[in-house]
Amino acid sequence: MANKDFRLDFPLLQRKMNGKPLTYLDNGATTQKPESVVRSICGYYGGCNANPHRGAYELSVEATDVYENARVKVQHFIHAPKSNEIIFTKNATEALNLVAYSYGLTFVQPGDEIVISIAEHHSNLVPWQMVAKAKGATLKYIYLEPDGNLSDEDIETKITEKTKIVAVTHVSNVLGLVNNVRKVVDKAHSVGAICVVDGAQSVAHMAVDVQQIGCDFFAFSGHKLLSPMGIGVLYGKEELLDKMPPFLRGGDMIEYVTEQDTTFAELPQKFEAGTQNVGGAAGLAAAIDYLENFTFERIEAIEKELVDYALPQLRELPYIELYGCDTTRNNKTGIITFNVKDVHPHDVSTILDAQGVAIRAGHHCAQPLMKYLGQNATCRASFYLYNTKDDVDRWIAALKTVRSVMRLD
Ligand code: C6P
Repeated sequence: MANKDFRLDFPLLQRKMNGKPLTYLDNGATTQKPESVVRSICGYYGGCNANPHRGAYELSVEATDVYENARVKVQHFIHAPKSNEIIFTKNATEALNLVAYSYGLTFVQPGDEIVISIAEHHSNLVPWQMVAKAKGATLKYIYLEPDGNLSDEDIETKITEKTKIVAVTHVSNVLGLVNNVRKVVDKAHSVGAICVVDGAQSVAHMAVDVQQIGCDFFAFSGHKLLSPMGIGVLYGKEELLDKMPPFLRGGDMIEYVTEQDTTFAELPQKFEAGTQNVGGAAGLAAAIDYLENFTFERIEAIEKELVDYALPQLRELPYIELYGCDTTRNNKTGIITFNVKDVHPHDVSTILDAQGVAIRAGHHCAQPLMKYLGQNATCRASFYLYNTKDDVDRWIAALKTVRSVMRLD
């Protein structure tokens, strides 16, 4: 696989870090951006920047076209039936909050239940705590099988006639396992609940078809998908979005405003208050072009090759503890979460950084999952399409120095 050449598309990967080649293994946090994405942002600001939807002049029309064409590109990318079902947000967090504040606070009633999994990122957990508390509802959890996959029994028993909302992650940012979200969606629908899928860790790594998944809402961030920070997406079924109140209120989301009252614009404008991130949308569209040209088959093959290369080497090191790496379901993505025995993850990360290796260390914004795993924190290496076996070699070589740097060996 000649993925080494693709590194040349990514200006930042040419950098040295602490005098060493940069080994960037924090793609779960954010991905690097290809030249074409950087160019598209500069092209927008240098070529046709204006406030979209507002100006009756050519430049504003061009900016509107950039923004709306990006919406159609996202629609096709995730196979949404209609472009007005694509709402641009700041990131996945804002998209999930939109559903919680707008759908949750409106339709959840006292005594109802909201079901999420213990593997949720705080962005798909804290908003549901808020809804449950505000509405007198109960928040219930789907726990995990010993291999880290969602418990089939919990999916069957926790989602009941009382459930109004089920919210699950497509891929956990800690365990890196693809959840069978179709199964969760079917169960939710069988009891009349809606299902929200957090796609922040899936959409850059596998082909996503929201109609095949069948979910009612699907949220993701552009920046984990080769795009700039500050642009995210909420897909929602039109019939649900139509009956939801606006999340934020202000410019560009109204139909008519009087002194005391307002009627709202049609979708998607109803949910896009204020001046939008057109440069971000341009970058997201360019990123989707890059990915579609690259293909998800190749991305999945690269990540699998790297995981299969790294795991046996890690298993040989008696002081390495692995999390989410025992699945036999062929559903592992390029995320490897681990600890070095007796060394705090922050120390591991700092020692690796000195050797040019960037990983994430901490609770990964998933504290209930950390507690469930019996850990305060872990280390995480996460791969993407530009990573190579050389990156894995440098990471593991650096890992082997950790305990001696800490004077444990
Ligand atoms: N996870 C990570 O290093 P934002 O911050 O809105 O772009 O994405 C939030 C989010 C939601 N769901 C999942 C599953 C995620 O992994 C994230 C972001 C980063 O794992 C930053 S904590």
